[in-house]
Amino acid sequence: MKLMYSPTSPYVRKVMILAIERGLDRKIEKLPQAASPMGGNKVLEKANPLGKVPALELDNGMTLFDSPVICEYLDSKHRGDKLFPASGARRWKALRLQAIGDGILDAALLARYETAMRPENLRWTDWLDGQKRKLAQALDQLEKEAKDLAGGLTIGQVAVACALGYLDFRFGDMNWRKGRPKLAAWYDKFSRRKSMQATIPA
Ligand SMILES: N[C@@H](CCC(=O)N[C@@H](CS)C(=O)NCC(=O)O)C(=O)O
Repeated sequence: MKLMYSPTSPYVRKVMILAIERGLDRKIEKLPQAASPMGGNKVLEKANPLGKVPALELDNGMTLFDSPVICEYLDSKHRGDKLFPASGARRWKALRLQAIGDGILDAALLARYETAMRPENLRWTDWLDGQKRKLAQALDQLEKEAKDLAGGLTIGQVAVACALGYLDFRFGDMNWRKGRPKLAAWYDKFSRRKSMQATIPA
């Protein structure tokens, strides 16, 4: 399998954490790709018409995207405990957590593109404030639901950890730990996992 990736992408990090946790990383060849909202990377757009990483090319030539789909595919390819619980409350909790983690990333990326990419004269403060408010609300919700982060490894925990790691990486001055002691304690423990350590963005 070939993974189109960027070393700083938190969505790619989700995929690699799952792969490392379940011993699939050796089967993945990583191909670096530049991904931008403006598009223009023909190789990447051939694999994923949306021009985003991660995209996973399977040995039969089919390409999978986005990160939830790739993660669920990889989870079907090992015999260990599944990160996507098959059914019941555990499944919905895991998927809900994944949605919050991915949603934090979506808002964080929109905020970052607004400041790091958009020309200064075209920036829109209300937009930036709106994305930051969504981030804060989602983090507050996670603090309230911190007990749902306990238990065996699921894709929900992986997604939330990647979101928090991305905030440390790109939004250090936001200090997301402040006022969220349960979430911070959970993350500090979770981030000691080998898979987390091996995927810290450069
Ligand atoms: N929902 C997608 C999001 C992927 C995504 O936005 N990746 C970023 C890099 S971190 C990207 O490729 N951005 C280029 C763009 O927005 O067109 C997923 O979960 O894989």
